[in-house]
This record gives sequence, C-alpha cells and structure tokens, in this order.
Amino acid sequence: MTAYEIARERYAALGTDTEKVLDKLQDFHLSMHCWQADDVAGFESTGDLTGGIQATGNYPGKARNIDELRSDILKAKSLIPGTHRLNLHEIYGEFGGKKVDRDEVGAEHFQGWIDWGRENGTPLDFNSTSFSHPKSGNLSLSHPDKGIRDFWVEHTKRCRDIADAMGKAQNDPCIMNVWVHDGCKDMSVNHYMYRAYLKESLDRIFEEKKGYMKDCIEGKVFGIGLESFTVGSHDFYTGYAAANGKIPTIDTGHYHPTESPADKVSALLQFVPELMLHVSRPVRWDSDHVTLMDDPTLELFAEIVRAGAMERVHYGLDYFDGAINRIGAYVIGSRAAQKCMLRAMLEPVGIIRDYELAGRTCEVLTYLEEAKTMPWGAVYDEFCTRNDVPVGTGFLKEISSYEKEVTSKR
Ligand code: RNT
Ligand code: ZN
Repeated sequence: MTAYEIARERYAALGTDTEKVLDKLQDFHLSMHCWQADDVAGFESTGDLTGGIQATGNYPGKARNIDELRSDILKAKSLIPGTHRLNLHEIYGEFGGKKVDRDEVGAEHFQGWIDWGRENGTPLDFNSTSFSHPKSGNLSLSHPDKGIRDFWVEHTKRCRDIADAMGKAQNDPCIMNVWVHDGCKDMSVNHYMYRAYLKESLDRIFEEKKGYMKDCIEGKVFGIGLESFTVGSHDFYTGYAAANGKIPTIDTGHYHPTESPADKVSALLQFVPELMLHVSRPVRWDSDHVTLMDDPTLELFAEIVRAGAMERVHYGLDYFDGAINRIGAYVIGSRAAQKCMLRAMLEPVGIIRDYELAGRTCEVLTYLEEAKTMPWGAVYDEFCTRNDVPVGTGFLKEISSYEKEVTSKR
C-alpha cells in the first residue's frame, strides 16, 4: 500500500473522502500577488516604495522588467500544484517607456497582461496603486485638498475600468482591491473629516456599476510612518462594505497582534456577500513575511470551510520578502496556503459538530487533536504527484538551477 492509500483509508474511517477533497483542492485557486517578484517596485519609475509599507531584504536577482517578472511567475507556477490567478497592481502596467501618470492609465496598458493571462491560463485580479507617488503624501482619497482627492478618485475609477476589461476578456470576474495608506504620523484632531472625505471619494469611485469586476476594500490597523491614525480602519471599511455590498479584504497582517483574523470570517459573512483574503505572515508588525502553514493561517482556512463558505472567498496572497529567493517565496507561501486549505477540508467536521452540540467537549478536543497528526501530508504529496509538480523538497533543485541560470545573472 502506498502512503496515500493508507491515508485514504484512515480518513475514510472518519467519514472523509480524500478523492473528493483532492477534486476540491484542484478547484481551489490562489490569486498570486505579482509584487513578491520585485519587492513592490513596479515598472512606473525607479522611485522608492512609500506609503505605509516597506519591503526589506536585498536578495539578488529581483525582476527588473515585465519579461523578467513574467518569467519568474511562470517558473513559480510550474512548481505549485493546481491552476492559479495573478493579482496585478496598477504600477505593473506596460507603459512602453512613456510617463503615464496614475490619472491617465487605461486598459490599453494592460492588454499585454490580458493576452499573457489568456495564453497562460491565468485569470487576472487587480489593485489600484495610491502609494509610491509624489501626490501620495500621508493622505490620498481622504486629502482635504479636493484636487488631490480628485486625482486619486480618477485613478481608482480608471482602475475599475481596467479590472472590468480584464474580467470581460477572461470571462471571469476580476477582483479589484482598493487599499489606501491614508493616515497620520502623529496626533491629529480631524479624524471625522478625513473619514467623511474617504467615504465621499469611495462613493464617487463606486458610482458606476460594473459587470465583470468586483470591488474589495482593505482596512488596516496602521501603516509604517503613519502610526497614530488610520483613516481606512477596520470599523470604517466593515461599515462601508456592509452598507454598500462591497467585499472586505482580510489581510492577515493588518490586525492587533492578539486579534484573530480567522474570527472575522463567520462575523463578516453574516453581512457582506464575499471576502477577499490577503494571506501574509506578520512578524511583530505587518512585516509581510512569507506565508507558512502556521496556526493563524490554519485557523483562517478552517473557519472558511467550517462556515461552508469556500465559494464566497477569494484567496489572495500578500507578502513581499526581499531577503530570500523570491521564486522560493512564491512556492513556499502558495504551497503553505494550499496545505492549510487541505487540512481544513480533511477535518472530520461532521463528527466534531455533533459532539459539540451534545456538549461532549472531551470528544471535541480529542478529534481536533487527532486531526493534527492524521496523514494529511500523504494527501498533499498525492496532489503534487497528480499535478506533475515536485513532491516535498523536490522543488528546491529547480529553484537553484533557475537561480544559477537566470536570476543570479541580473
Ligand atoms: C498594505 C496592504 C496592501 C499592499 C499591496 C501591495 O498594507 O496590505 O494590500 O500590501 O497592495
Ligand atoms: Zn494587503
């Protein structure tokens, strides 16, 4: 008997059909973030990354242009089982060496990506980009100066047009995220005014109904350099999403350290249609370390499956570690997210639910503990084999030869 066959029997004894789970895992698509490949630099300018976020590390070989980025992403995808989406930011457009300001961008700058997505079986998602720009400052959509607000409203509206064009071309809605860094470094007394401006800007942005894209909005506890106040806090966006039928984005790095992102799932889904995830790994702050199969991520995916909400969630990744091999970062993080989803789907939740309802806490804990050491690893290995990608640490060899032949020469 193979390790998988043994695993299949052991799970069957708990009422879980691993074949069905493998089919569902095949249907589980991550939205891989394009920005791990180049530390969120983009192709617009060579300027610094500003606006509440920071990439650290100087590992050699980051992608310097669109061809390198595409090649790196395809390499990473070849080592990740299943089929996945690509999440682009506006600053990754094809600007052909011309200066295209953020309020001038259009779908034509993403036609190359749309074609690439089609050729490579990779649906696209999208993000407006309000950071790393001379007009960003500390405030963008909530700036008291109407001219600055108008500029960012125009940018974000154009991004929705681009997302709509992507969704139409791929015949699959493009999920567009709006995250703005707006906040204050120090004491401030105009909080109500900033939030009223943000609300008004969002109302203007979302005025036009779109058929092929979905809007999501991402809150945050604080941004680096903007520690004292965040205009787009979680309360703000939860209220906005619930009132307007928008999708909240749960970025796992965006909460107080002891707050559980997993606990948001069953609460938010009572009031909003869907959720977007930005799966990340905060180490002491929103440091965007590579996603691992750690407890908070396991819990997040378990909560989604227990809520029966797999189809109501979009699974974006959002980390950018410049300190390690960037292809490896994609592969490790994507595989970790898949393992969390796999373990969630393998959980013998039917049995545990019944025990819980019967007040049998001892049995509940016993089954939850046993689930941790069940042979889920053999099921994941089987998934890799069926998808023709290296099992276990096998992908490392591929990554080091790509490093030797490609990225180290940059
Ligand atoms: C920042 C947000 C945001 C960005 C990306 C690049 O804290 O998480 O999602 O990381 O848009
Ligand atoms: Zn995020």
